Amino acid sequence: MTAPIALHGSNISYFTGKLENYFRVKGLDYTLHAMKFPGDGKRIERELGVYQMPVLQLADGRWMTDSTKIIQWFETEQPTPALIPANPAVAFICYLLEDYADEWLWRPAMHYRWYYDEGAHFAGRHLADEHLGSLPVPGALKRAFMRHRQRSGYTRGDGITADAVAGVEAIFLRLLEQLETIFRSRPFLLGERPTLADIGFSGPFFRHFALDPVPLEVIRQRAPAVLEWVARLWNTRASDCTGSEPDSVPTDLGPLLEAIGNEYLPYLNANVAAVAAGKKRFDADIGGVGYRGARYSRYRVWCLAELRRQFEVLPEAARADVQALLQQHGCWEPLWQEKLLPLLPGQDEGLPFRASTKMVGANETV
Ligand SMILES: N[C@@H](CCC(=O)N[C@@H](CS)C(=O)NCC(=O)O)C(=O)O
Repeated sequence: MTAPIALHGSNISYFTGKLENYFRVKGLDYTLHAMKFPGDGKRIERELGVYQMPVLQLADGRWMTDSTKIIQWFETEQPTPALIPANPAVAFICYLLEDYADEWLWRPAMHYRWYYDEGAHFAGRHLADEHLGSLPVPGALKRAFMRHRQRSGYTRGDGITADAVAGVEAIFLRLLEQLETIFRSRPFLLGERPTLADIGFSGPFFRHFALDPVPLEVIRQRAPAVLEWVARLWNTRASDCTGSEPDSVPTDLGPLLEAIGNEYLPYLNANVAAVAAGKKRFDADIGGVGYRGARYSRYRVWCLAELRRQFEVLPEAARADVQALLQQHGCWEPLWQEKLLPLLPGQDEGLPFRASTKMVGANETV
C-alpha cells in the first residue's frame, strides 16, 4: 500500500491527530483534508453510515471510519513495522490503554478546551474557519455557534457541572505525574519503541493537551518529559527504531492501570447501566467526582465488550498473566462487573468500512 491515504478531519481534532500520529510512526503517506460543511458531512454519512471525524479514503476508493478499527485493519494488512506488540499480554495492555485514552481522557481534554475562554475562543475560531468557512453567515456567529455546540455537547452538556471541574482537572494532573515518571526513564510508554499505547495517548495529547493554551502551560511547568514525548512520537518512524519490542508490562504502568480500574471502568459500568435502563442521561459518582447528566453512549458499551473480547481471545498463558495484572491493579472486578452488556444486534457490523448509527456515542453530538 504505497498510494497516499486521504484523511478527512480537522487539524485540531482528537481522533484525527491520533490517526496522523499512527500514519507517521507507521510510515504510511497520507494527506490531510479539512472537512467542509455541510457538503462533506452529508457525503460521509452516505459513504459510511454515520458522520464523524476523521474518516479516510483509500487509493482504491474505499472509505473507512473509527480510528480503533482502522488501526487494527492496517496492522493486519501491513504487519511491519508492528505497532501492536507480538507478546499477547502486552498487546492486551496496549488495547486497554488505547481505549482509556480514547474514551476517558476525552473528558478532561474537552473540558480544558471548551471550559476556559482562552481555549474556547482559539478552538471556536479555528473550527469555524476550517469547517464553516464557506457558509454565508457572519464570522462572529459561526464562532459563537461552535463554542455553544461544543460546550453543550461535551462539557456542561456531558455531566461536567461546576462541582466536577476540580475533579476532572485532578484526573489530568495525576495523569501528568504518572506519565512524567515513565517518560523520564524511557522514550515510549512500553519501552524503547512506540506502540499502539503511545498512539492511543496521542489522541488527547497531540491536538488537545499539548495544543490548548491552559493545559499546555500546565504540561510545560509540571511535565516537560511528557511534552518531549509528544514531539518525539510525532517525529519517530517505527522502522528506524532499533530497540526491541516490549515483552513484558513495565511495573511503573501500575498507577495508570489503577486509574483505569478506579475511574474508567466504573464509568463504563455506569454507562452500561444507563443504556440498559434506557436512560439517555445519567448521574455517576466516579473516583470522588460527581457527574450530573452525562450522556449515554452505545459506542462505549461496545468498547467494554471489545475489551472483554480482547481478553477472551488471549492464549491461555497470557490470559493468566493478564488476569493477575488486572487483579493487582483493581481492573479485574470492574471489567466483569456488569453481567449483560446491552449491545444491539449487528452494532459493529461493517467496521471499519461502514458504521451503524447504533455506534453513535457520547463524543458525538449528532
Ligand atoms: N470512535 C471514533 C470517534 C471519533 C469522534 O468521536 N470524533 C469526534 C471529533 S474528534 C467527532 O467526530 N465528533 C462529532 C461531532 O462533534 O459531532 C474514532 O475512533 O474515530
